[in-house]
Amino acid sequence: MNDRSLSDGVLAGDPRAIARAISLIEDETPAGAALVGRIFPRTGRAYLVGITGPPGAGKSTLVDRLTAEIRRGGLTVGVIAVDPTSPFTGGAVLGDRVRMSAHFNDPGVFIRSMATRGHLGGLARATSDVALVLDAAGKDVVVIETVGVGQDEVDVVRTADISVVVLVPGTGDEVQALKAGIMEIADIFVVNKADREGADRLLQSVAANLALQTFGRGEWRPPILKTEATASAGVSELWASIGAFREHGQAARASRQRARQEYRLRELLSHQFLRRVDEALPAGEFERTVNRIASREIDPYTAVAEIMTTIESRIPNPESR
Ligand SMILES: Nc1nc2c(ncn2[C@@H]2O[C@H](COP(=O)(O)OP(=O)(O)OP(=O)(O)O)[C@@H](O)[C@H]2O)c(=O)[nH]1
Ligand SMILES: [Mg+2]
Repeated sequence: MNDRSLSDGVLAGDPRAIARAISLIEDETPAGAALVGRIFPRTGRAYLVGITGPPGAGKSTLVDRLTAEIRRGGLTVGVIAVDPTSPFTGGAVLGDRVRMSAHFNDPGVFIRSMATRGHLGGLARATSDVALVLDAAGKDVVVIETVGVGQDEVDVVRTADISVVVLVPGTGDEVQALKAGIMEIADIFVVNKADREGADRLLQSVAANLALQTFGRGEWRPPILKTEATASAGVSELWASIGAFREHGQAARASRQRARQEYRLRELLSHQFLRRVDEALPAGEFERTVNRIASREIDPYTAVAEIMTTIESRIPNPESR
């Protein structure tokens, strides 16, 4: 498949072209970057829903049921499940496949698992590029599932149009969520596994937490919903709530999209910059510097100053020519 037919295939929504495009992006190939360039003008239409929460909270099950709900309304769905496990074991990938198997034969749904590790330029960038592919392919809603454990994962969800934070009773989740900084990114809270003991208590404690925050007049106040994903209970309410946020936040969406682009630009720039640094430094220099810092021979600030001096002497400054 040449570059042109690949982007045409993506724009036509061809699943094979979509899969191939995503692989190019995942592998950080120049062809992947070129593809993003070609499809970019045709993006910005899909609604990006980020779903995050602790491991095993029922996110995939919820995404599966939410996908069914969205399909009932006639919209198409792309799902990106960011897999917390090693790309080599593939365990969770299989798990996600099984949990989302109901949509296997539905051409209106495209599901892809992505490995957390191995993205030199950052997980958030790889994920948002994949979201662009699904957007260009005509998916109305793109759902991104990540485990809310690290900054990377939180960043992924932060760049979505809406962030849904899933918690489960009896695991001290709220505390963890607070630590990971995902409380403040929530536009909607979901207490899943509502069939379990302690669901109401968890709901109360999230509510108490929210009560400490002040919301301006007309400002969106994150609702706290209860779901039992395995029984599809509360899922239509969740979709309705996402719709309400979307209605409410048209203005906010524009600023979020802008923030997303700014984030991407900064991320790409630093990625490129680091690459240039790698190219400009003599072989092994970077590692040697790391060792010197590790052995307390120099401090990181001095190291950066040294590296900057080295690369500035190698990359001619146009002003001084
Ligand atoms: N009792 C109960 N179990 C549930 C509910 N939702 C999901 N589960 C179960 O919880 C387990 C984990 O579900 P997943 O959907 O894989 O959770 P996840 O958050 O995607 O997990 P990771 O992606 O591995 O972090 C599965 O065994 C589900 O069947 C629920 O509402 N009630
Ligand atoms: Mg999952």
